Amino acid sequence: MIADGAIPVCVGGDHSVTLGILRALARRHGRLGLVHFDAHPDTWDEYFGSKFFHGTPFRRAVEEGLVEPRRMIQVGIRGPLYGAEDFAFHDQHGIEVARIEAVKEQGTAWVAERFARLRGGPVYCSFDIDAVDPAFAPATGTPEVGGLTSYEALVLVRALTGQALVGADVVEVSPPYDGPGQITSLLAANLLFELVSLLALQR
Ligand SMILES: [Mn+2]
Repeated sequence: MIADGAIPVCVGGDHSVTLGILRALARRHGRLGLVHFDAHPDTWDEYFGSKFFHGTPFRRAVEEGLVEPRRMIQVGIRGPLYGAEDFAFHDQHGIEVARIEAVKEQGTAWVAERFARLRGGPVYCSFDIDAVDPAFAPATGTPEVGGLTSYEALVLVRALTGQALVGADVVEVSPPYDGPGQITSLLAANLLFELVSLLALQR
């Protein structure tokens, strides 16, 4: 499908789905730039002995050469660290992290400037709904308080205008956990609308 020019827009579900998408896209386009919205870096090496689960896809993607670390940025990272080495992988590979503190203190326009590092090739956008505060998006498996507002999320996705997007996903939405009005699904649907609109501009 991707070989025929299809542009994947995927919905999840567990964040581990992104690795397969990146493999398929890298086969067609070569190494990808990556903008990754998430509360968590998802760059663990393994979890209970497993190399493949929703906390490891971006380490695998860098190791497999699917993503160009110098054209990778993670946005919204927060919450407790599990060890002193949690960001050693980032430092080693030159991956940029826009932690939530910086996003809130410097503002969305500052984050948009950081997106300049994505330029120079094809870009994939992976949006874990837990990047957004659970006040706006409670229906997810590992919620972290103190996140993006729904408006900040929209502004930051729109800030990808002009990037050479080749695919996108919105993941980690779990509708059974949702609150009144299905607010998480509502936000996820709107983020997908924004991403599909950006991808349509590429045609
Ligand atoms: Mn994630």
